[in-house]
Amino acid sequence: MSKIVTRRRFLIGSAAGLGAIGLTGCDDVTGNENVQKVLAMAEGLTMDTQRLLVSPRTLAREYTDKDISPTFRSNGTDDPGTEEYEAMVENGFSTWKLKVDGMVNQPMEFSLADLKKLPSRTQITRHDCVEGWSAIGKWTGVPLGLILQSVGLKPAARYAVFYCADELEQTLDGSGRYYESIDLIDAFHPQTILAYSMNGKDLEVAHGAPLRLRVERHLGYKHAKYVMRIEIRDKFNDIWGGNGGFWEDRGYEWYAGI
Ligand SMILES: Nc1nc2c(c(=O)[nH]1)N[C@H]1C(S)=C(S)[C@@H](COP(=O)(O)O)O[C@H]1N2
Ligand SMILES: [Mo]
Repeated sequence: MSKIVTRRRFLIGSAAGLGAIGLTGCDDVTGNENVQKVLAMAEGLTMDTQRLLVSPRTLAREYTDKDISPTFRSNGTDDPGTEEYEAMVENGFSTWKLKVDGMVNQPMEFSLADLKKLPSRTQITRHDCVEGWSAIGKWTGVPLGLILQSVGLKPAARYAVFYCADELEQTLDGSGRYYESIDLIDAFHPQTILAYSMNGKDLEVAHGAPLRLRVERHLGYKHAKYVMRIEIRDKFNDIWGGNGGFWEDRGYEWYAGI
């Protein structure tokens, strides 16, 4: 157990290191001898990190096409139903943009077309909801790590917070809006993707169109649907209920590992 904790600690450090690489975008910085050394070191670290990450112990099980569930129910919000969202559905999400900001060097926006042009990963995995049902689905999307590397993380970055388009509980102050958060270990995990496709088709509204998080070693509620914005932060105790997510603010565990 302590070995796992040590690895987790190590990965926190190296994931932050990965982000720090993003700082060295310009020539006058990379020309510096010390910076070159750090980069060379970071390269080794990245490789070691990947070795740890691809060890079978840390990957969620992947299935084959024949295992895909004939029906995959929708849970929680099945349609955000706001005027703004309906307008985007009508234009095929051509006006939708994913915002990535917070503790990053270069805040960026990605259209759906932009995301589809990036390298993708496809994985067939089992989704487990705490309400007692599971289903196997095939997901295609952009590895979140790739997005984070392209915006470049500030050294203080620790968490990725996902803001969604739906309000699951109607409130006056907006605290019923769905949100989630994960740490950088999970953010850089090879099976953590921003999925735009399910079972070979564009993601349906019921399953989080146009983009949802797949964070495969976690329970269903961590897999934020209708993602509009990703904010990189050093803490999340100052957002809404302070527990890092809609369901977490209502008593569920933040670390919903399976
Ligand atoms: N934005 C948003 N994301 C969400 C939810 C939600 O209500 N809103 N429900 C969560 C829960 S509890 C589960 S089990 C899964 C359900 O995903 P599905 O509708 O594709 O089955 O989405 C999760 N992500
Ligand atoms: Mo769930």
